[in-house]
Amino acid sequence: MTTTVSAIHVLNGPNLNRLGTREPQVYGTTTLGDIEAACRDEAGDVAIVFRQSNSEGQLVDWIHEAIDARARGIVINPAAYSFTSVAIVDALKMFAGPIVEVHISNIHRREAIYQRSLVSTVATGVIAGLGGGGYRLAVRAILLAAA
Ligand code: CA2
Repeated sequence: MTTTVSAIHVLNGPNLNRLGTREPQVYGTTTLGDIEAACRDEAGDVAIVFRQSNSEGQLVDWIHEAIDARARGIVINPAAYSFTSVAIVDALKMFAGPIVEVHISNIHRREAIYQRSLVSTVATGVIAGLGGGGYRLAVRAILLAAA
């Protein structure tokens, strides 16, 4: 009998498609493509659904998709929506598996507007300040949580 292992969904919020093109002192030079490759490498045989949108509603729809697909876990960098989106928080609350929130920069060392993530109130864990490498750690954490 073969058992299907559900995918890890990696969701990225606004402006992250431009990663690597500006503010290298804050966000480094890694592109979102590099991060996707690192997630797939870390996950091995486990499938990765990797997505980015600049739209809040699209991110909510993708969280619903992860719920319906019984995803193994969600890794989410909601970017600016971390601090504003009750809709994303409400959607994540419906997901029963592990949720790891990732920020490339250490949001706690930054300006006040970047320090209170609403998403952190529903995340299983939060990784911030470890650059693009934080995504790899988040994928690992989900693999360990489900093992
Ligand atoms: O550090 C992170 O990963 C953030 O989620 C990135 C968000 C910011 O609003 C959060 O406070 C922290 C912003 C992403 C900006 O995207 C960039 C696009 C091009 C170059 C650099 C960053």
